[in-house]
Amino acid sequence: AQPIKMYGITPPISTAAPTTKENTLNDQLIQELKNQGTFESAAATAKREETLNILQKLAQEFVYKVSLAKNMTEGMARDAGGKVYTFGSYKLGVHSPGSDIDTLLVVPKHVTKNDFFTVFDELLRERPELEEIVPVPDAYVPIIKIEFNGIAVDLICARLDIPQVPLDLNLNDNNLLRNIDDPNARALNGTRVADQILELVPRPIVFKHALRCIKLWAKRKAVYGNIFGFPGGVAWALLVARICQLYPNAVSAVIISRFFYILRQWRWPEPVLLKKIEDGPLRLNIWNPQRNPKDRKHLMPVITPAYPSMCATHNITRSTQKVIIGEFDKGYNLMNGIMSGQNTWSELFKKHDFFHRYKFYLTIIVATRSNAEVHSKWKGMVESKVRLLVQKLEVVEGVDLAHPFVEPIEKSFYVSNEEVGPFLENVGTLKCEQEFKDKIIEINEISTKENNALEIPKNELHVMGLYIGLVINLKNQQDKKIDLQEPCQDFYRICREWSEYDENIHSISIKHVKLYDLPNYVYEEGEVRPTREKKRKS
Ligand code: 3AT
Ligand code: MN
Ligand code: MN
Repeated sequence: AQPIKMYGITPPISTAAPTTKENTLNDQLIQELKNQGTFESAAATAKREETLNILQKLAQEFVYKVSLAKNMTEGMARDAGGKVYTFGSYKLGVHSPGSDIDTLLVVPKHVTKNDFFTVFDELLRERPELEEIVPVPDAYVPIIKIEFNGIAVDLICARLDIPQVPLDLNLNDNNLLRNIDDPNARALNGTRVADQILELVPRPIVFKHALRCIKLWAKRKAVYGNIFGFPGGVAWALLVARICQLYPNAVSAVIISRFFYILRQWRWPEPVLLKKIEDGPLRLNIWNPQRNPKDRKHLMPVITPAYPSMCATHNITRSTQKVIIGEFDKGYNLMNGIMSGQNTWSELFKKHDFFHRYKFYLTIIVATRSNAEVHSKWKGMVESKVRLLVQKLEVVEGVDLAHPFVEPIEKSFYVSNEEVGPFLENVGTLKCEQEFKDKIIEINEISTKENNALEIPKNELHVMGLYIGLVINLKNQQDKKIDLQEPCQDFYRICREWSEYDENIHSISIKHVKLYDLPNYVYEEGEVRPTREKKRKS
């Protein structure tokens, strides 16, 4: 008999081929994904390919130019090569109409980071297709972000210790990591992980449709987003890939049902792995809970397959873990209904009920009295710290859950000098929404407001609201009170320690808002806000 090909670290759970019923359900799933607008048109796909072709040509021209400038002969300069790879959703084949293309430009050793931000930058600017360009050389992964040919493209660069980068170079070879520094290894990681994922799943097309479904589900349920302590795109991809390995012949519909079935009962913190963790030629840190105390703290480890293997879910906290597993449970129950024909796929993609669910919310109000760019830095910094606040809240006696919401709500206003203070005091509540309706002007509403011709106060004020839903349980509390002062004060301190913090421009505050006091704008048009149940006196 033929040995069963094994994908991953254990034998498959089932190698059953799909039934007629499962095939029908799968067709319905793909139709629903189409209805939800997750696929782009063939023309749009062709445009992405054309864009990548142009970028590939530019990459070679870039390496050629730099090589000549470094005194190579014409022939050597041509042979130095240069290649554009992709990673992210485009590489995994799960991009939507609005997705960017994440690209990695790999160059030979004589081409430097500085060349990338000067020579390549210039080549881009010469192109008529270039609509916008933002170079960020000092980022953790240095990046050039462009709008090119109507498409958003992220460009990062990695330099290898080889004299030539031919078009058929395969980045999976660990030896390519020899003699390169951490920043270059980091830049290579996204492409190497994506390559491996596609290689480690039995049927890429089954994986892609299943991942498309899970990404949409996770976004609708607000459990998508690394910075807030939920799995991000890579982690969701790894989870789906593992399920595909366990059911190598299943169609996507079955993968989805098994996904919830397996993951709701997973014995965390047992890691999810696509293959054995391998060692490599560098002294890079590999995920290893035996050796690294930090790695032992990971609650739901999902490990990337390419050397150096890392945990893609290190941000998950006790609360977000509870929320995620809660959604797995709900997904499991609904999938039973879908598989038996009692429910439809569209129900899987229903929006979350975050603003209906909790009695108490914390609202972090992050405001900037300056332009949008200044605000963007401040809010980005605060966003990246929210997880720390959640972790501090979770351990407060009486707090059963601190659930961060993954979609910050952003508003920009023109406010007069006198109103700024009082407005910021009150913003983020239903009462404020009513009280200040006529005193301030929301910037994106200006064109629609009729009587705005009069006087617009000049102060630009940008406000972001971040929400944390709280489950409070006072059962074991003697004084029936909880004190959130300390975690909040700690959080203020951390945020205000930011090197660019200026108290005249930046502000941060945390409000307790009860369910019925939430502002209307947290609800979508047509979404009925929760109303108080009339209590009978007992
Ligand atoms: P979209 O379809 O583009 O929305 P995606 O999964 O491609 O989904 P991104 O383009 O945001 O998402 O990210 C692609 C990869 O780039 C994911 C991660 O490996 C890397 N990445 C994204 N943001 C950062 C960041 N701030 N720092 C480091 N790596 C990042
Ligand atoms: Mn992307
Ligand atoms: Mn991107």
